[in-house]
Amino acid sequence: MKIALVTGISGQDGAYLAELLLEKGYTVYGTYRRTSSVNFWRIDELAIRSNPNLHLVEYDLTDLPSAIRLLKHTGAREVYNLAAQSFVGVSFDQPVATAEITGIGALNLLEAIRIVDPTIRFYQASTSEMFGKVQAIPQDESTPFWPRSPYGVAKLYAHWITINYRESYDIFGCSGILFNHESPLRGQEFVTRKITDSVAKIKLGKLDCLELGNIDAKRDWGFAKDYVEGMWLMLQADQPDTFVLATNRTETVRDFVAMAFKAADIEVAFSGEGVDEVAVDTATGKKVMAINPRFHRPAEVDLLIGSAAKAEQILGWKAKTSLEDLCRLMVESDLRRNQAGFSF
Ligand code: NDP
Ligand code: GDR
Repeated sequence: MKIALVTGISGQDGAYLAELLLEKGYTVYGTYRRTSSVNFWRIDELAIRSNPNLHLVEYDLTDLPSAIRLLKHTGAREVYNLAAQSFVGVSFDQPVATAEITGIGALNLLEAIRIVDPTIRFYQASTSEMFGKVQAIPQDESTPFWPRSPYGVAKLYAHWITINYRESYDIFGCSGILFNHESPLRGQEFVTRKITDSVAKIKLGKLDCLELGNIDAKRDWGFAKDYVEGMWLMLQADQPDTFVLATNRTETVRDFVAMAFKAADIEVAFSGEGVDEVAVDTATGKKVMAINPRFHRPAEVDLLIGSAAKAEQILGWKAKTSLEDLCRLMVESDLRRNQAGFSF
């Protein structure tokens, strides 16, 4: 039986990847961090928490001895390192913690692999945030990096140390440079889910107005469920490598706002500029979106659009879900949850 270790089981990707691996017959060890009240709402939504092949284990990413014990104890042959301080905005307020968790966390696992068994395969969750101030359009595996946040810089360290361990110790270390991927399991602090949850609340009369920061930012958004499949494919390949996963389509946050309201049968019109820009419900004349500079970042990533041509050619991976379908899925799920009083 195949055994996999997934760090960050309580996160969006951890939940979907665990679901996929269980479907494929793996025994999955999913790690979570110790807190006074751990929240497993995502694996509960996917109804996999009670699967006998899923084991939840406490693990601190910054503790190398724990990583060594974890690998010895689980016998994992594939390690997917998804745990991270993953919110770009917070990384400006907590840069050191972000470096230790998001950057050094990957090194601890690679060191543990080197010590315990260098044939264990390793997946590192790299990110399009490493492209930051983009040097080419679209971005692919050969595009130079220019991260724009402490998060992006920490991820760049983890990316390069994965490549370094591949080259130095022949470890099967893959780095997936994934562009933004969303789902009904996305955290509410990220812009798409913040929008779909707020749209649902506005539709149900529970909220008047959604507040956002930079709505000119452009992102290449895909569906998380499609992307975890790409992670698995990378670790099944003949050679360890670096792959971009993306949809090759980019839209502004403003476009996503309009799309989400449309999915809830609300038509909106935008007017004004900069911090004075608003969106108004054309049927009622009510303001449903406004700008709050509190959500602006010290440095912004303006435009991301990726080419996943290499992943398609070598892994046979391609994004399957359109942004319209993804957005509708998220709005419908947030409408259901808000009707039921769900608050995650
Ligand atoms: P989430 O924020 O949903 O999940 C992050 C996970 O990391 C959670 O399980 C979280 O635990 C855990 N974590 C956070 N801090 C710590 C810590 N100090 N110690 C241990 N665990 C911790 O992220 P996603 O699922 O969206 O992303 C998965 C990975 O992929 C992340 O590394 C992210 O940076 C990266 N990535 C994500 C992209 C995306 O668009 N989603 C794109 C590219 C890369 P808890 O639940 O307790 O907070
Ligand atoms: P991002 O995602 O920073 O791309 O990182 P996020 O959804 O947080 O922001 C996307 C863009 O929207 C703009 N924005 C807002 N963002 C948030 N969160 N809240 C707002 O109110 C708001 N208003 C405008 C942001 O400025 C930004 O330009 C995500 C994370 O999942 C990372 O872990 C991952 O590596 C990258 O995607 C790829």
